[in-house]
Amino acid sequence: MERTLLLIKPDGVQRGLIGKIITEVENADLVIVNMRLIHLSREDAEKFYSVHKAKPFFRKLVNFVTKDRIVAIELEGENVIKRVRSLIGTTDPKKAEKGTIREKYGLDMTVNTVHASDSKETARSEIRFFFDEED
Ligand code: FUP
Repeated sequence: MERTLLLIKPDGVQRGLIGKIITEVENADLVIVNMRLIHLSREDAEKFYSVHKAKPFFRKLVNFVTKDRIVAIELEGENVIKRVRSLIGTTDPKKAEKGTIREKYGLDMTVNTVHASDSKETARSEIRFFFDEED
């Protein structure tokens, strides 16, 4: 069994998409093992996105993700990292596969509604970041 982290970003919370996104998660037979609604501080957002520190979009990304509350959801299931990445679609909503969350709700490369861990290593550290857990 694998675990991953899914975030509903501020645009998803502000537009009332929490329920719709959780329904998609449940319809995909993914198990929610932990969930939190939080408003990230600048410092925490910079830490969470630290791998992107040198990127030109870093400041914009931190501004966006701290503008309102987010929902952090820890999910469990077989092959869940890949399955959740497929459910959310690629980073750019304009290029995201039909039927994915980003294709349906994302607005641009920054305002793209959700985040999901992309590997076992990032899943472990991102889950620990939000839930202070080992796995
Ligand atoms: P993803 O793993 O699909 O979220 O995408 P990336 O790791 O490529 O990007 C990480 C974050 O940076 C995403 F939240 C989107 C954001 N980003 C921008 O804001 N602008 C860009 O040009 C590229 C990525």
